[in-house]
Amino acid sequence: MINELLEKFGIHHTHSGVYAGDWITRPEGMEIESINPSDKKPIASVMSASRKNYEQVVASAVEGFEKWRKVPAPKRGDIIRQIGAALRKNKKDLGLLITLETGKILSEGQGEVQEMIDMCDFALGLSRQLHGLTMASERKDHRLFEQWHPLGIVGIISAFNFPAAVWAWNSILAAICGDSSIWKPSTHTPVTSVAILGIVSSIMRENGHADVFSLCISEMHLAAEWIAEDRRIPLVSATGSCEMGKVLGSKVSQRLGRSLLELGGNNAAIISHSANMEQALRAVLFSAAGTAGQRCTTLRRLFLHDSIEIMFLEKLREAYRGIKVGDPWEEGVLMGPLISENAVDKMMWAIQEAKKQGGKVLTGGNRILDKGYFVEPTIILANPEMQIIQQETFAPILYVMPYHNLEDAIRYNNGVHQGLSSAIFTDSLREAEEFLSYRGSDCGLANVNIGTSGAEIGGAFGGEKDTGGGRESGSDCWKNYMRRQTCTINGGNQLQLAQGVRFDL
Ligand code: UN1
Repeated sequence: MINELLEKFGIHHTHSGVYAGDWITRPEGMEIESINPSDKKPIASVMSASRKNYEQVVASAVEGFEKWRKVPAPKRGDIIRQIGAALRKNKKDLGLLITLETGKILSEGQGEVQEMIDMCDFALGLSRQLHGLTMASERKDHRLFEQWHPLGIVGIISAFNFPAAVWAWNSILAAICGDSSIWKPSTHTPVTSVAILGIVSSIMRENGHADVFSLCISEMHLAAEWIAEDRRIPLVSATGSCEMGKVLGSKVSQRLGRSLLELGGNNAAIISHSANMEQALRAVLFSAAGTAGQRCTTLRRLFLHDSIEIMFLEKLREAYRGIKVGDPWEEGVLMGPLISENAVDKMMWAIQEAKKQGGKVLTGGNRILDKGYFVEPTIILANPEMQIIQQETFAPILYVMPYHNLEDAIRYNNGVHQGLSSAIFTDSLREAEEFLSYRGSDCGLANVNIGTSGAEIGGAFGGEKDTGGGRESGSDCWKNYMRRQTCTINGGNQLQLAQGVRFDL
């Protein structure tokens, strides 16, 4: 299965992991092996970039930008449309490759490709809507308006858990805005990025713009550091942990560059006594155990109204027992492996810590000694004072806590440093409105009767506080990838100064 897939995407063993208008045939960095987390066997390896190779990538991206920004936006849209069509054709196979490399189940692997396709469709529409405002000038015969110009090279640093979609949020918007981009993917998912670059670059080559999207796989965080410190890159978009974001964000701001950060989440859901319990149960199940708890939007803290706590927990535990853990490409499996041994160790550590702090494991709690990095989806009865619930552990651990007043539940929801996603399940309009009011959730995403994960691309995605404040994908996020210019034109013969200032000879 793996060899056929690699062949299909033209990936040979020790393929180049550096694309600068074309594949650099022999990148001079270390070899990086991609491991299938379901069986710990290598999928393939790629050659990573040296500093010299990085310079080649930047040179190509500079050239790419110079040419690409001259292409009218609707024409750029047409090329992005072709990329969307190519992704549609490859959805099944690319989805399978993502499943193999990340361990997410088939429908989620394909869902990720769908998210890329959605971005292409969205960007095509946007290509005729990159418009600015016209303002009323205070001066006679003056016109005041703003326009948006392409920004330059966008650096994209992405995480293993969404190795395709998050790149598309950024690179496709950047491209529609007339920017070129340099992608530094996670070292856990190099093969997916090589396959994507292969698909995208063949379309770009046919259209005479092979140097708009580039790839720079590097060992560790090397290329992320190079990008963060590089003044030629006006915008750096990064997805990952809060720790990573703090280091990277401060490097970018040292040079007064812009960063777009999508960092850790520690998302909560509140289940009111008036909720539709069946609906809430299904949503909790997907948000907490889906993707093996490895989404930044994963549900990690669950607040149950004390009148339904026992009943809901019983149903939830029963549902957890029905979650089939196994090879993610198999029909019926709902949870694949974690990404690495390290991820399993961190999960086991968090469970021990939770127990020490007074938590009680209700379901799961163990690694599954098998051929891959499998674990049991875990429910822990906790209390809001436990330190461990402040942390994002990238694993399927759900901390459950009772509440009595909605006010308390909202306080608990907001009582962590992260501020990405949140949800309430209720049939009470008053409760829903309270949750969405300024007194309610302090997160970038606030949902009613829908889980914390699985957002559509049409809205702006991102969060507050330690989540980093960035917004990506839909709505008006394209503005991040352009530079705004405010223009004042004097159509009259007089020179008038604003604010009534006089400066006459
Ligand atoms: C992430 O985990 O970094 O809302 C992104 C979601 C997905 C994106 C997750 N559409 O869960």
